[in-house]
Amino acid sequence: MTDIQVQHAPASTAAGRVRKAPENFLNPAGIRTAQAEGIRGRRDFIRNAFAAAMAGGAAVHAAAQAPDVGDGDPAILKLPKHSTGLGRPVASPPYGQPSQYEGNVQRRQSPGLTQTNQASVSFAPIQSLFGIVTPNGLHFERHHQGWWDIDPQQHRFMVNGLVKTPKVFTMDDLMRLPAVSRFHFIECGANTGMNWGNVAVPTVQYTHGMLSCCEYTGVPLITLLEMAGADLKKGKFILAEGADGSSMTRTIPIELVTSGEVLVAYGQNGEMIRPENGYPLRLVVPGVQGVSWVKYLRRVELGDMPFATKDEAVHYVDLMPDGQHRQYTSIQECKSVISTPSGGQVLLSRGFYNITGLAWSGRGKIKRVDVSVDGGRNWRTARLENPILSKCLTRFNIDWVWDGKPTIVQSRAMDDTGYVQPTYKQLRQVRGSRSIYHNNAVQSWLVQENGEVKNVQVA
Ligand SMILES: Nc1nc2c(c(=O)[nH]1)N[C@H]1C(S)=C(S)[C@@H](COP(=O)(O)O)O[C@H]1N2
Ligand SMILES: [Mo]
Repeated sequence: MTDIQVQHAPASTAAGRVRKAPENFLNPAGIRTAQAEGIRGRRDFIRNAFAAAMAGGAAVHAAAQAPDVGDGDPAILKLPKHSTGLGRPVASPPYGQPSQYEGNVQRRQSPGLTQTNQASVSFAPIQSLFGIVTPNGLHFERHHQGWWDIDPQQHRFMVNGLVKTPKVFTMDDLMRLPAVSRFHFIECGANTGMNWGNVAVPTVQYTHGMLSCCEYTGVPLITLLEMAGADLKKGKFILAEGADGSSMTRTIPIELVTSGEVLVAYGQNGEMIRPENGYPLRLVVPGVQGVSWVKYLRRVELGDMPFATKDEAVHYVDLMPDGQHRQYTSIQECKSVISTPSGGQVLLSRGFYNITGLAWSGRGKIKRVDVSVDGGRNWRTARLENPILSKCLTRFNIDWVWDGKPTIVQSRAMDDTGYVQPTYKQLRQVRGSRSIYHNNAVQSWLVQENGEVKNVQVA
């Protein structure tokens, strides 16, 4: 690792590759963005240095051409203010914020969608996140009628329908009950929807950012149903209803509830759920599309058949090639995406890169992720990082040495049921091309000769 010093020179300028990117092209290590212009982060430095160390002939040659700085940048002797003065006081602010240098990492509305204030969606910047957990302030949002910050003292939750005694709980009531904490992903059924129509939205934030993953804390819904004396012989479905005005009422099969998986949750990543995500109470329905994760949860009704509410007939149904709609396709099938390198990012120079991404399945655990760096001709199996949890994001990584030539990178996940993520061709053979929802096809990113990465579809 002593070679790291060889490449202290800013690789971008050395290679003549200083490239401005639009503000929404974010900033993983080693990849130039508008924000990083002039601020060479430590991560970038290490990454570029590693590139030189790993990439063999070509990169070593590039390093040799770089300004001669390997033996010590005199700036190391100049003590900056933060080494000589007093830092800021504790607890200011009382609720911590990210570094001012990370201001680029934001959830955003898609350039390809109508931008509205209330009935809208913001996408999580998954190209800038590490591991599997989505920080609460960056969780994607999907509001059908805007969000509310509901007073938990006023909030009530009712269980009714096929129960002996309908029950109404306060938040205090709920928080006295036995709780569990579990990590799960939530994905909107419309995630990656634009790609169906071959609309190449530019970044992974917009192709796959209606996706987040949190540790949820709450009470299994089955506990509350049992407290109300639910008739689980007759009861086959539940209806979940939110307290906002959006009528996002959804039918959920009882098997998901009796398994103990469905939670009435108040916690998200160690603190109370954020208002945007349903404070003070939301339904967590592991593996099922986001719309069933009803926010501001106010009522669960037990019934003996699907409730067929207005929304269930129009939204999140799949238009099939024969003209019929497929309804209640609620499980999010196995899927993966490479988050670096991904659309809008710019590779600074040939050499070593850590390819990283996320894989998930609504049916269980991720078993394997294969990665191709040559447009699907050859595949190598990526490393899955722990923890590998059921119905949860799994992080994968794989080494890559880019030779500087244009190429296509792709990932393909398999879950523990043996299901393999389909190509667009395979998906369209079954689903046709007029769908919007439930697109889990293999994503292709074209790395161009100039290092710019683009969203493409391969046949
Ligand atoms: N009450 C209520 N629940 C809701 C919605 C809503 O608009 N109102 N949107 C649904 C949809 S379509 C999705 S994808 C998820 C989004 O959850 P998030 O905003 O926490 O990301 O919440 C679901 N639950
Ligand atoms: Mo959604």
